[in-house]
Amino acid sequence: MPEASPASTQELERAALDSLAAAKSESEIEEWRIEYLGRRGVLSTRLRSIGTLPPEVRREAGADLNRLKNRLCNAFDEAAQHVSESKRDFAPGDAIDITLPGRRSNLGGLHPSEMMMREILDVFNDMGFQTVEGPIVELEKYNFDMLNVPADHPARDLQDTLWIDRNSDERVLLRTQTSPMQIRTMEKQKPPVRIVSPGLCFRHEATDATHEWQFHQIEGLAVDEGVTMADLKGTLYEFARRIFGTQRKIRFRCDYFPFVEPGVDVSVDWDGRWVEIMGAGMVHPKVLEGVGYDPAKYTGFAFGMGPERIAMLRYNIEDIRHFFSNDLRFLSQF
Ligand code: YSA
Repeated sequence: MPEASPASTQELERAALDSLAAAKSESEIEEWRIEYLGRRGVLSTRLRSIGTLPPEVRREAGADLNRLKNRLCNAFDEAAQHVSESKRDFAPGDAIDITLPGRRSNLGGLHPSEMMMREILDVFNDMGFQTVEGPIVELEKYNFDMLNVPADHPARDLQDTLWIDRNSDERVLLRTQTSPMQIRTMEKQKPPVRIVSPGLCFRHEATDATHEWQFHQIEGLAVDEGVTMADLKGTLYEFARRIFGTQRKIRFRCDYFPFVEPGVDVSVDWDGRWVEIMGAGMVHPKVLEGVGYDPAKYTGFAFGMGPERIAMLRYNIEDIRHFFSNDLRFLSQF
């Protein structure tokens, strides 16, 4: 009987399927595939030998072998899928020992900057300041011009930043301070105003232990009739008492910011060294005029503080660069 006759094809099929049924693992199934369906496997060899058959049976024998090949390919796919699915099922040896202690899942926590900001905002919220947030990508007019810092003002040199669009009419930058939120708030509402505004700021800085090129600020603004420097000092003393306790020394010193008159900087004692944590002052009449407030009727105070510097004093962190270095050894301490 010729090798590729229907009878021998049936025998071959039976033998192949029996052998496939005996293959239990992925590697055994792969061995089976190579043996029967591989380039040098049983079926390819038989197909190649068809040329040796008498011409009148070649066509039928070839078609017969190709049909068998298709059936074996399908059987292989099914077997391979079955093995991979059964791998996912638990074998008896995989049973879970419910007496073992559970694995603790790692819960995320708040970033120390965020923790500090929330604590500071709570203090001001308790004193009646409302929290508002504004854009990090800001218009030049809000970040500088309307804060009495025109294009040629030397104060701009201290706050260079990344510019998003320098060429359009409304130039756009990454804000260097949260003070633009003073203007945005006053443009929208009439006095009395009492807001705090937290958020990221960016500056072209030579970084060191107390300077980063990216940091947070919290802006504060209070405008009403009869607001004085005494209100500014009283508010900031209360803030310092709540955040640092009554024993920590704080210092007010004259400072210059174009958008206040007079201006101060506030520093906190850190083991005999003064660390500046904020700038503040009485809102400049030009700024009030610019947003349509009458400076003869209304006065106000404003401040801008750095929560990273405050967290450094609070938790004794020696270098501000830890905050944004994403080192878990630092972050997981909070
Ligand atoms: C002044 C008067 C006002 O009426 C209102 C706000 C201000 C503050 C002003 N906008 C300002 O930005 N002043 S500042 O340049 O001295 O920064 C204020 C605080 O932000 C600093 O005291 C410091 O705590 C933080 N800061 C500034 N540059 C920083 C920084 N923190 C980390 N890295 C930097 N590069």
